[in-house]
Amino acid sequence: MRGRRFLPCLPFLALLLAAGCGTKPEETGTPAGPAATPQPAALAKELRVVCWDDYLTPEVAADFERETGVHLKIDFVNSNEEVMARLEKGEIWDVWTPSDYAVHMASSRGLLAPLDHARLANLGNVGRRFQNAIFDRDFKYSVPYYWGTTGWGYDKKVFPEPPASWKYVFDPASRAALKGRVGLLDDMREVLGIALIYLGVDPNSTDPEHLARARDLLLSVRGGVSGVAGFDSEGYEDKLASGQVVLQQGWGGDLNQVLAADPDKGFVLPREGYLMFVDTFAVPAASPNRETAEVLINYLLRPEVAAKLSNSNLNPNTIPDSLPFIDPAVRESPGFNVPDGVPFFVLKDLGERSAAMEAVWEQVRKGQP
Ligand code: N2P
Repeated sequence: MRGRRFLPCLPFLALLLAAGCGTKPEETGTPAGPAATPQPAALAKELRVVCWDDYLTPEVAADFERETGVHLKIDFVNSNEEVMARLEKGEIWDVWTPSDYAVHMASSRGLLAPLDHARLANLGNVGRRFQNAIFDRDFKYSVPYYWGTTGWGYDKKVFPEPPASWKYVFDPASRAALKGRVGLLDDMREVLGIALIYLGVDPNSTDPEHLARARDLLLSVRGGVSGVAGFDSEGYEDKLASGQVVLQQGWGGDLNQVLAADPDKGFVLPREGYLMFVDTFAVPAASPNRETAEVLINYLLRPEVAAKLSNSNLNPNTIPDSLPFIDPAVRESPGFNVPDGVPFFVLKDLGERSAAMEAVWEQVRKGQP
């Protein structure tokens, strides 16, 4: 779903916006950046960006172009694995938004360029709790920018009480009434992740027995009158919005957009546990425009720019100083808030163990072992 827009913030905020915002190392505890970002001698005319849906908006791209003269050519690709495979085949992008575990994978495969912090004066705007992430200590290759959760988007007319369990897809009796109107993401880590969580094990497990059980569980929900409607990471929000599905696995920001347009839709994080992610901005190693890419990332780290994006795409960001500029209705939306008492898991780079999970995922997508 693209184009959902919230009203901009209150007028008095314009004054604050005009004041501008820079690093606050004394508050965030990160090393101080230089007073002003050194600009590359000549900026590239265009940056090729690949990002998750809506992570950059036409408005922010136009603002950036107005200020710097740099045009952003944006491709939306909703899969870490797909971008990584395309980078490995030699496709060139200047900026990418890999998720946590994918930063570690891509940097270990030499697919990311080390960042020049001297060009990222606004790095100190990243909130304390997003610093020193296990996937990339010290922001060597990536700047955490959005975070979020994966849960169920649902139709409140079908579920008067939130369906706070993954059993609505994995338990035959619980899913029977849905008659196939349940959708899952087309995403190996997310889908095998919830199967593993439902089985009571870590979603990063590649124990052959765990993977075989997760595969069999997923094969059992494929097709048929009470199976899943399909795997989809591209247009799944529209399927929930239109009623084609009544229960849909999805990312909080995307589902926030559905909820904002229709009060009969809800979002819930299942009690067995859910995945929490951090998505970043990074520069692919093959980019010929690294310095200009860093100018873009530094621009995005301004609190008012981060707020403009979050107000539009409804994804929570990592910049605490952006919060005063974010519409209160957006700040209160389910995707921005996580419940106490529900466990969450974080995906990790599986390294060489990834092949075992990929083999199982292929079987699940084919519909046979
Ligand atoms: C897409 C949000 C995707 C987040 N709008 C996946 N990490």
